[in-house]
Formats: sequence, C-alpha cells, structure tokens
Amino acid sequence: MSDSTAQPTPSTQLAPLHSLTPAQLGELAVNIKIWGKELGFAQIGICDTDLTAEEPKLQAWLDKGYHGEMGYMANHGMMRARPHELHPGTKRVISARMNYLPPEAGFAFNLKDPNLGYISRYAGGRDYHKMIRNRLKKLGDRIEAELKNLGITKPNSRPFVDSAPILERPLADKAGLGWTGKHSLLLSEEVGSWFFLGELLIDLPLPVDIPVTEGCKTCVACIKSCPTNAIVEPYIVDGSRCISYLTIELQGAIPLEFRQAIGNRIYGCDDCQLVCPVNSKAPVTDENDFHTRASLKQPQLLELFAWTELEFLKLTEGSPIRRIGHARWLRNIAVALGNAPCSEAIITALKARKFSDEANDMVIEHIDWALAEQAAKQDAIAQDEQTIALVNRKTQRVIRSVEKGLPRDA
Ligand code: B12
Ligand code: SF4
Ligand code: SF4
Repeated sequence: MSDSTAQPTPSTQLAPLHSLTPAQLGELAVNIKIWGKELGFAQIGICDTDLTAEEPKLQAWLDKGYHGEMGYMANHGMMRARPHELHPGTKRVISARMNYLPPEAGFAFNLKDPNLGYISRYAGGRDYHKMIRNRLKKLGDRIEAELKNLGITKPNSRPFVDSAPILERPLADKAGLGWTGKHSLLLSEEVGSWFFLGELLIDLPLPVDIPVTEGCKTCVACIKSCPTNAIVEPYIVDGSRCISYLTIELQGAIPLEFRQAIGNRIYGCDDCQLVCPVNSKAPVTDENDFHTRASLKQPQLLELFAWTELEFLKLTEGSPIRRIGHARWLRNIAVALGNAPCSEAIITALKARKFSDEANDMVIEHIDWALAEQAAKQDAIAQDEQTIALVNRKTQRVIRSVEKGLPRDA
C-alpha cells in the first residue's frame, strides 16, 4: 500500500522538552514523587548532576586503597561523580529509596548465638537490583506517558541501581533523602538507614530538592562499634576492612587479622546501623520480596556448611547471596565455625568438608584455621583456663544496644 496518505507520526507533532514551562516542570516533580510512592518507593528526591565537591574525596579514598580489591571502584575515573558523563544529556537525577528492614529481624538473638550464621538483613530476601531497576524504569515510562499527554516529546531517561559507576549516596544526600552519617550511609530522622538507593537519570530540568541538615551531632556510636575498625574517620570507611567487603566482595583469603572479629557474620554486617539511635524509628519494609526466606532465618552454621553446591544454588536462587558462589560461602562459614564454641560436631563437620570434592585450596586453608581455633578452645577447657570469650566485647555491646534501642527488631 502506498504511504502517500499516511498521517504524520505522533512524534513529529510533539513539542520539544524545552517548551515545558517552569509551572509544568514543578507539577511534574510533584507527580513524580506521587508515582514513585505508588511504585513502592518510600521517598523520591531530585538533584542536579554537580558532584564536583565529591571528586577530591573520592580520589583520596582511592589513593588510600580503601577500595581494596574492588577494582571497579577505580576503573571509571571520575565518572562516578559525573552522572552527565555516565548518561550524556542528563540534567537531573531522580533519587529513590526503598526500605528493606524485614519483620522479626532478630538481630540480637542472632548475634548472641555463635552457632547461628548472621546474614546482613538486606540479603535474606530477593536481590534488590533487578526489582528496583524495573520500578525505576516504570517511573520513567510514567513520566514519558505524562509528557505525551501534554504533547511533549519523549525524555531520555535511564535507571541505575548499585552496580553502576555513580556515587549514589552523595546524590541521594543532595536530593534531600537524608544526611550522610558518620558510617558513610545515608539516613534520615524519620526512617533511619535501612533502605536501598536507586536513580533515574533524566534530561528534564526539574526543580531540585533541598538537602537535609546533618543530624549525627556528637554521636560516634557507629565508629566505636565497628568490629574491624573500618570507620577510620567520621564519614570515611576503609572498604578493605569492612566485613561486608571481607565476606562478599573479597575473592580470596580473608586476612587473619579480621577472622576473629568477624564472629558469626557470614554475609555482610549491620553493626554500624544496629547501634545507630536514628534506627529506633525505622519502618519495616512493605515489600514481601525483602522478607527473610525460611532457610536463611536464624540459620544453624552447621546446616549451612552442609549445603552442597547444588543446594547452595537452589536455596539462594534470586538472592544476592548467590553472587558469592559456594566456595566463598564455605570460606565465610568456616571462619564462623572457628569462632563458634568448641564442639565435636563442628570439628567433625570441618574435617568432613576438608576432604570433600567441593573444598578448594582457599576453603581448606580457612577450615584449617577454624580447626586450629577449635583446638585452642579445647586446650583451654582441658587446662581449665578461662575460655576465650565467644562473643567478643564489642559485639556484646552491640547486642545490649539493640536490646535497649531496637526492642522490636532485637
Ligand atoms: C563500594 C560499596 C561498598 C563497599 C565500600 C563502602 C563505602 N563506604 O564506600 C563495601 C563493600 C564495604 C560496602 C558495604 C556496605 N554497603 Co555498600 N556500596 C558500595 C557502592 C557500590 C559504592 C560506594 C562508593 O561510592 N564508595 C566510594 C566512597 C569514596 O564513597 P563514600 O563512602 O560515600 O565516601 C564519601 C565520604 O567519605 C565523603 N566524605 C569524605 N569526607 C567527608 C566529610 C563529611 C562531613 C561528609 C558528609 C562526607 C565526607 O566523601 C566521599 C566521596 O563522596 C554503593 C552503590 C553506589 N553505586 O554508590 C553501595 C552502597 C553505598 N552500599 C549500601 C549498603 C546498604 C551497604 C552495607 C550496609 C551492606 C551490608 N549490610 O553489608 C555496607 C555498609 C558499610 C558502610 N558503613 O559503608 C547502600 C547504602 C544505602 C544507604 N542507606 O546509604 C548503597 C548505596 C547501595 C544501594 N544502592 O543501596 N559498600
Ligand atoms: S558494615 Fe560492619 S564492618 Fe562495615 S563499617 Fe559497618 S560495622 Fe564496620
Ligand atoms: S550511629 Fe551516631 S554517628 Fe553513626 S550514623 Fe548513627 S547517629 Fe550518626
């Protein structure tokens, strides 16, 4: 059929983005926040793309080697602080946060019992990356549909969550979603810090939000409680000392100096957030997907250690834990078993694992360490010496702080 009679395509009839008036942009910003909530985000804020003030701080962090083996942190030069380079044309960042604190978090219960594995509470449910990116994409679609209704052309937008080379926390800070705590995470007076961040980069000159005033004041609880002293200065975390890095990001052996301090934390760590007084008002997530799955709720270390690779893959399907693979999972649990009370069952399990097909050299080295720790405790008991404290003093303080400050989540 000839197209000589075809109507002009709708896009040729649409006005350019710059024809939006300030009033229309203001109304759009209000609507974006409403649509964000409808999509399950707890809060949305908007900021420009200027992070020049962060560049020297990021460079200093990299120069000190605080990224450890996280080569991806150094790979993109200063692009992390230049969202308009990451997605050319970007004028604004729509920053979103989604709460993840699961019900019945049982923090203190879990940390108190060295026979249980502690899994950071962001990781007990579904992996957040895909889910948040999809919701941000929907927000972009909603903005596009609204503009189309107004007779305006399609904006250029792109969602990012976590793994993109972009400084999410400083952007969210600028967008008014909270202040940067001394533990370097974002938190807010009303909701604490148990939330993920994500962004929609967009080429619309939307009105921006006002940052929140910092609220840590004289508190230093997070700095004092970090099991590995990773918060080296207020607001600065040496990533290479953080248990989250040691148990998730680090591919090889966990340095000896940190093994005892790791305690029973087998995937990530929450201590700096557990002692934070601002978290006393934190809401539980509305997302069922972030609820802790049964197999990961207060799990016995010995049960987790017995999982075959197939079981590991099956039981962590859709969870962020799957990313570390079975070998690192065994590595982490071996450390926790070394820190657990002296027990024949643990020694037998460690020996059985050592001679199984699934233990590589790295895992075997951690098992040997754990066996030596178990043997030292056995000797101490035999000689009637005072046993090594099973939950170290710092952790005991964290436990007390949770029982007092976060009774609902204890
Ligand atoms: C790399 C990384 C890590 C590393 C390094 C952590 C770190 N602090 O950098 C490791 C693996 C250790 C880690 C751990 C965790 N992470 Co992480 N991580 C990231 C990632 C991918 C990049 C962070 C980054 O850019 N670091 C580089 C350094 C330079 O940035 P920075 O720490 O913010 O440093 C700034 C400050 O030092 C600041 N600064 C310096 N001096 C001063 C002085 C003042 C007064 C102020 C205000 C600031 C300031 O300037 C620096 C540059 O901006 C982001 C996602 C992303 N793409 O942004 C998630 C992210 C920061 N992580 C997140 C989470 C949840 C965690 C954990 C809680 C997970 C867990 N439970 O195990 C822990 C918390 C540890 C901690 N206290 O930081 C969330 C944080 C959400 C929030 N509420 O803020 C993010 C945003 C992921 C997400 N999309 O939700 N993480
Ligand atoms: S997550 Fe744990 S190890 Fe990392 S900074 Fe916070 S308290 Fe320290
Ligand atoms: S524990 Fe204290 S210093 Fe640390 S983030 Fe919370 S309020 Fe700030």
